[in-house]
Amino acid sequence: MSHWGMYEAEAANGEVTAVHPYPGDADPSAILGNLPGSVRHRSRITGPAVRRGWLENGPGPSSARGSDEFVAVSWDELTGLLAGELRRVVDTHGNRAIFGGSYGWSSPGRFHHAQSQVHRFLKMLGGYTRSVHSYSLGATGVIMPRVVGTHWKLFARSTNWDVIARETDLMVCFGGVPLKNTAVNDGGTSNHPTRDALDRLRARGGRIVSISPLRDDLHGDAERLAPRPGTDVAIMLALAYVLATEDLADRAFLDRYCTGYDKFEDYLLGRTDGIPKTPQWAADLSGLPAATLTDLARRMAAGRTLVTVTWSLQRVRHGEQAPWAGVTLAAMLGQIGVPGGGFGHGYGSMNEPGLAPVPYPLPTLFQGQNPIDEAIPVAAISDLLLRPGEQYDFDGQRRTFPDIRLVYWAGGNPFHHHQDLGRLKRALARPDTIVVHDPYWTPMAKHADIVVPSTTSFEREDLSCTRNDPLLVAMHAATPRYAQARDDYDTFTALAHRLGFGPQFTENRTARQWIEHLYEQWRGFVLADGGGAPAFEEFWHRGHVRMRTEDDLTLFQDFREDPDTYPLRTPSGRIEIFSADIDGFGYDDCAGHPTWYEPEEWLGGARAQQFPLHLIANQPRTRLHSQLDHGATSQASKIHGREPLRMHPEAAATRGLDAGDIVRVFNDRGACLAGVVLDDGLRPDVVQLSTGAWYDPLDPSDPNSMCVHGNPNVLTPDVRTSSLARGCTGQHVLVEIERFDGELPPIRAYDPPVVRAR
Ligand code: PGD
Repeated sequence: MSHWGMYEAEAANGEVTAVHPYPGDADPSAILGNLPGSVRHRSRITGPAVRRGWLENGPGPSSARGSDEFVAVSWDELTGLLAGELRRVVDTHGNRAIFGGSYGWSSPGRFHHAQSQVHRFLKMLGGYTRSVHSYSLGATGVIMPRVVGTHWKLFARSTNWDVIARETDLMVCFGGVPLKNTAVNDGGTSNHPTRDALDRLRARGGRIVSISPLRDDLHGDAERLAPRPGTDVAIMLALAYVLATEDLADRAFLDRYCTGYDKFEDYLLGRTDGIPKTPQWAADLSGLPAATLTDLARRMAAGRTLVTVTWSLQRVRHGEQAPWAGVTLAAMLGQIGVPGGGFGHGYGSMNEPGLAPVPYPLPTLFQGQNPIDEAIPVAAISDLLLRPGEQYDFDGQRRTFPDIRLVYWAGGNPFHHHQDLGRLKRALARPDTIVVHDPYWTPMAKHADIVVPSTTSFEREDLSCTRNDPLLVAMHAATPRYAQARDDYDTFTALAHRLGFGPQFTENRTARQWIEHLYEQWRGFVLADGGGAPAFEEFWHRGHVRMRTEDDLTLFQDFREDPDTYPLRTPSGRIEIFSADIDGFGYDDCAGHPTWYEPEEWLGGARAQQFPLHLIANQPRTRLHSQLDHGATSQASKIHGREPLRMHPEAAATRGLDAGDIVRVFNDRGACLAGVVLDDGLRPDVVQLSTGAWYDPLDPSDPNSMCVHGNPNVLTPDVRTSSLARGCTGQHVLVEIERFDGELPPIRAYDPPVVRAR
């Protein structure tokens, strides 16, 4: 099982040689093609290693991280050094000085999940500073619980694809429904039904409107509106304006199920700020014709309409506003809780939304409580390291960044996921010690002081399942462990023994015994529910077990049917179109109701004079994030080894560029190289460069160095969505592009650093 689909693997000589998708998968992902050759790839970490400067000079800030060489050490030596350093930091600075946020997707598997392992270990060590929310959903994770009482239910209990295919007349998709993202599901997936569901909707006569600057954000027949990026909230407000002024809003729904519509309407009609949010107002901002918006609003009110908002729209400045305005628009249509109507968030952002959930808790490794009550919003990692002691606002609280001495990372790659990588590199020079567990020499591993070689999921046994997939899968090992790699569990077990809490950490179980224990615990839930599941040995032999799913779900149907019995978990129990709590925080970048804010990185602002192209740094179609960027599917898309950048032929012609050219993409934060792909499915003022090309600085010692490979996060701003959620804003950035005529530097991203024997 992988995050991008279920497969059977063939292996020989310690390497995966072929993978065959699960026959029950309706639309297997091409990303599976990255797996063969990944176990013994040259970028694997072969053994424990310590950065020379750290080994010789001891812990301390160092700007040599990322360019220093490493020294190979034995496992015993590594365990001793690491245990000693953890003890030193705890004794001298306290557990708060350990940052164990360790964000990242790592690999699927319920037991060997790197995050679960590292968090359980650090909790038993006495605690650590953690991170909250995710890079995927930083804004949504804060705003939607305040508006509809939940954020995870929006995906895990979303209106099912079968219901949409059967009931929806008009699907208005802000951000489209990009099929490429549905390849992926955190924790694995056995089926990819989105393409088929959209085709069935169309075959029935349903219509789809895709609102996105990228044509291929929706496959097949659809009406396509290509606005200036970042103007979706203005468009939603204009649609709401037409509903409000043409007596098309469902006032009975707004009265019964919502709170604060009147305050929002005052803003919408311009009573509070003198600016009515008319279609013409939105047309000036978005570039879409006012008449098209008026017509769309009327059509939305005429039938069963589903308003969907992708996650990408909240991964921008003021990202709180798009899902809030989207649910408000759907509330005005009065169809929330009606099959095929209402609101959806995340269709096309990951495979999960639209899939039927299983009714049981999943097998889960218990992590225990964190004795330290200290957390940062996840995307504040550079701020945390650069500004100890500084105060900041977050979700109604005033907090202070702690002074971090040790950073512990397992299963993530901040040089993939974070913004303004030059700033991140400077931030990572600050702590005394950085520890990284990863199977590969990722850019983050190259910036570590203590490097711990992990196994990949091919080299170990595990269980896989997710909350919206019917299969619980036995993951059998396909190859022996590579070189000196160890499971993260074994590393933490050895450390826990050195630090005196071994038996507490292991509970005297081997990895196999843990897997069996988690399975049997889960089986108890199923049996108690009247379901059937075989005993462990039979399950392990069979390979998977099929669970019951809750089919035909409609989001918030219970709330609609009986809002008194099933109120939302908001202060009012209703949909908070106006939130008195948010209003009370008094933030100048997040008011008490959905609001249009002009972002800094957009084509309508002053910055576009200098950097006139809007770059969309979205998720790749050829890999998951940065994982297996060296795999065959990812490599096949590269141009002279560089990440492909799509641009409109007119934008290319203006700059004297042609398909296959290597270009320098730049702004005042940084620059990277990329290879041109011409595509008239983009707006002429928009370019697209996916995330995930491994950061490859021309000069690894210089934080401002150009990335020769095409990582867009050297360009993106390290700013937060707003004072409310402080989410990641990596999706949008303004750039300029020019031909790169210099000698093409080699790609060294996948080369291991120099590792010398003692
Ligand atoms: P991955 O590449 O998945 O990226 O960021 P994330 O850090 O999750 O990193 C996972 C790492 O885990 C890999 O290095 C892999 O080798 C390692 N790994 C795999 N298995 C194991 C294991 O068993 N043990 C250990 N120790 N390691 C393992 C993703 C993040 O990026 C996300 S979720 C989003 S949505 C964001 N999206 C954007 C965006 O839209 N635009 C920009 N510009 N930036 C983004 N960054 C964010």
